Amino acid sequence: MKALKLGLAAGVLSIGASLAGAAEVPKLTPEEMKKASQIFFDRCAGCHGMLRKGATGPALTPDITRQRGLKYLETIITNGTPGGMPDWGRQGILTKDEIKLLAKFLMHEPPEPPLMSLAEMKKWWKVYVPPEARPKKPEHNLNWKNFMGVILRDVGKVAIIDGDTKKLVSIVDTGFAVHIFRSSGTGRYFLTIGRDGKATLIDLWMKKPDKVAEVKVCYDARSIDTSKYKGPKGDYMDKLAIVGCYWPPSFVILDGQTLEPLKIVDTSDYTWDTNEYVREARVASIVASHHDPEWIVSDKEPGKVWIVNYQDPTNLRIHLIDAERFLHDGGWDLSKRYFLVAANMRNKIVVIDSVEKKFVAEIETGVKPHPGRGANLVHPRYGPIWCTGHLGSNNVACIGTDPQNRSRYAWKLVANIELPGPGGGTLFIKTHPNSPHIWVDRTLSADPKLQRQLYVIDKDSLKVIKTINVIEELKKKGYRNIDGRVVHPEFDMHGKEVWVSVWGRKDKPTAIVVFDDRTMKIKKVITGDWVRTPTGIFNVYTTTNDIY
Ligand code: DHE
Repeated sequence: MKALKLGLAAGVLSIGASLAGAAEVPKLTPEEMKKASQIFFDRCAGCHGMLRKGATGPALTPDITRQRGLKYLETIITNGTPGGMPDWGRQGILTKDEIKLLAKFLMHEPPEPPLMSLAEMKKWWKVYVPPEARPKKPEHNLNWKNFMGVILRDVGKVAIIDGDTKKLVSIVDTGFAVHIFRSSGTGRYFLTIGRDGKATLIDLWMKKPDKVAEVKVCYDARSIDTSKYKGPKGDYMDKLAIVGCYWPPSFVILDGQTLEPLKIVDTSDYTWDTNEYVREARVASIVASHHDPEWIVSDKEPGKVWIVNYQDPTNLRIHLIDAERFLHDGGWDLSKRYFLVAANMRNKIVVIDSVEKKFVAEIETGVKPHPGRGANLVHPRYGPIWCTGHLGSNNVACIGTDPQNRSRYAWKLVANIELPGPGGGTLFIKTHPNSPHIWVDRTLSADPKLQRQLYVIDKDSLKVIKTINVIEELKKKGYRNIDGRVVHPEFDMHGKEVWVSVWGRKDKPTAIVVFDDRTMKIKKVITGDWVRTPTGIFNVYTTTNDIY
């Protein structure tokens, strides 16, 4: 059993009810309440929770917010904090009036959002092309395994770009703010999930890849995956999909060919350590096991990992593992046996053994680890290691992951690589087995200069060997009007190129920049009117095979 370290329920909650009502609660009309709820949902709920009990961001329940007062709340919303809270006012994303409204809203009890039944999901469910009418083989001559899916976040679309030619193949209407792409077991389908809980299935074999099915299974979601276990006859490939929801707190199992919703599982649960009930127990990262017909599902607030066996959805087998609170993003180690997931508000990485289905270790790595899926490599001294960046500290930390052959280093911090400049801000880190490098972004740094930088780490020396200011490099190439934060490095299938997004404002096109991994120089700038708010980039081959 995992050793219990009893502490405060959620830190900030300890401020307690005795402070409730310290300030007068400003009145809101029903229209204002509706507008404020929408702003909160769009901008704040991801970190603070719909019920505002806190997770990546602190709790904002009325006992706390009334004590803080309107002016304090307005200042924080305007200027952000060094801990990662965005400066919504300074960035011009929220107006002064919206900030005032939001501050008032925070002093009210949070309204409980609605639930969603299977019947309601089915009203949203559409199959545009039924499986029997889909191509039996690719209808184009393109190397679809090297396609890149790019999220065009604020225009509600995704782009499919041919990694070989760098040409735009298709733009697919996916709806509100897609969060991530994942690939089906065979790689033929790209699946997307929007923040609004809408999932889309895109067939890459069509002459012009397009969505063949879509469904909305919740109001707030971040994760999606598919059944990747080959089994003796490849029985499970492309058969099922799973969506992880923030609200209602649940995961939903879908048919992998049509996205028909099949089963909802509520994830509200008790915290692993203090055994307190959490209604808003949100599903964070999900990975698909290659060893068994299972998904590994992170239940954020309770701090538990659910191993969900999808062999027989009627008699669903779920195995619960105590991990650590506020689980967020994570990925496989090199052997794809161990799942390493960030408990970001505990500054830890938790290791789960997907074969023996148990907790293995937790390692303190830095302030708010944020690995994305992390970066795996074989180091000459430490053997296989997995690395993560941090939201709150300027280090990339690497952990030994081979308990069989390098037990001295297994589940220990073997390297702490310092990034230049102060603070954290790293969102994503990526490598490829064919590359000598790890690429790191700094998207959420408080410093606009660092937000535009990329760092290249040498895999052998585990040192930063190059800092690239992407916007400056673009200027040198004559692209003077392209500006924005740089986010989500992604390798092509061969491990020779690194693609990154320049994440600007919706009203101006930016670019997707392709670097030559070896020379670390710009190889191609993909731009055009359609390149609006690009965020995550996903290669079909590496996403299908969990290569990172
Ligand atoms: Fe993400 C991964 C949640 C903000 C882009 N993000 C994830 C995962 C979770 C998550 C749980 C892991 C999914 C998985 O592997 O199954 N993200 C959240 C939040 O709760 C948070 C912090 C706040 C929010 O309001 O949503 C948040 N994320 C962002 C962004 O602001 C980003 C940069 C742009 C956007 O779309 O809003 C963003 N998140 C991404 C991307 C990944 C991701 C691109 C996948 C990384 C990968 O390589 O797999």
